[in-house]
Amino acid sequence: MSRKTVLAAAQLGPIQRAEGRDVAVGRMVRLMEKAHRMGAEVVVFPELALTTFFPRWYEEDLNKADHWYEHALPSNETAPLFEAARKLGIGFHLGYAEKTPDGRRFNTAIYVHPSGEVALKYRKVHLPGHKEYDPVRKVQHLEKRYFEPGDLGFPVVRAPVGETEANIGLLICNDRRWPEAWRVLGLQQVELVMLGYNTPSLNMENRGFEAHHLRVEHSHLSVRAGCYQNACYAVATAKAGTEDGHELFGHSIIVNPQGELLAQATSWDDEVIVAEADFTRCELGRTTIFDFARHRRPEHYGRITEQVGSEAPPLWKPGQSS
Ligand code: ING
Repeated sequence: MSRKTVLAAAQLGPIQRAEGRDVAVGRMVRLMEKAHRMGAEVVVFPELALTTFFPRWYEEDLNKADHWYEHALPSNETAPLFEAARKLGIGFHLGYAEKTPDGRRFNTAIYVHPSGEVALKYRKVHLPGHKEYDPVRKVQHLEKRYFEPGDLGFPVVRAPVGETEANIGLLICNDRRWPEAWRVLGLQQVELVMLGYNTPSLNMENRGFEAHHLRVEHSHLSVRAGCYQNACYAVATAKAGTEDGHELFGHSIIVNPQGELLAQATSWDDEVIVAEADFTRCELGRTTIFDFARHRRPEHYGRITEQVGSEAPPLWKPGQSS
């Protein structure tokens, strides 16, 4: 018996620093309506989809950055998105900056059921960049200043998706580069990973050469590998284009459990891509090549959870017994 749906990535073009949430929400409502016309039953919006990618801007006093965060969802500005989802019967993923009532700050993503209820919430674990101003960098990337590491782990929940249901997990941007994150989801039989990203189109570290084409290639490599090695679908949605002179790449993608690209955005602006998914297609990988119960050997994986940084290996010399 198939478990089919149509997935959509609703890629956003740039959001300028001076633009209010109402602009982004209006664009997202139009993208959701277009996705609905294209047959989609679930829509994935980007990371930090309501504002510009503000971690590129240094702010000494964090209280002066408060306006970048959502203090409640839905709010007056975001209510139209929840209303559109309810009217269209569409579930959606939304990435946003969360400020909790007790003042904690997270880079957060939610999966919202068409009823408006939050079925799943995740807070970004892998925060790239730095906490203090870095004079070497071409552009700042201050996620470690503006957010705490997530405290919810990597949860998976089985929830309705359109007329069917699926085991849903969430990642955010840099998480996609860490196989450990995918595997924790895979060990919970995830079938659909939703993730948004804001990724500079050029390396801003200023600490070495990275060919430009590798920016997109590394992003797609990470998502395709994650899907293949954990037998799941993924929708990876960009916020793209030039925000106040700073370029983010698009190339949003939808990937199947065999790591195949099902759809790819071709602009760096607002764009909807869709693809059909059948979640029963996750079962082949999960019961053969990646049947974790039969093939994994956790007794040899201790370093993965016991160690944080890498360690130099022992030096071998000729005449040394191996
Ligand atoms: N952005 C980037 C990302 O992981 C980055 C940061 C880019 C890290 C390229 C390493 C290499 O896609 C966010 N927001 O995590």
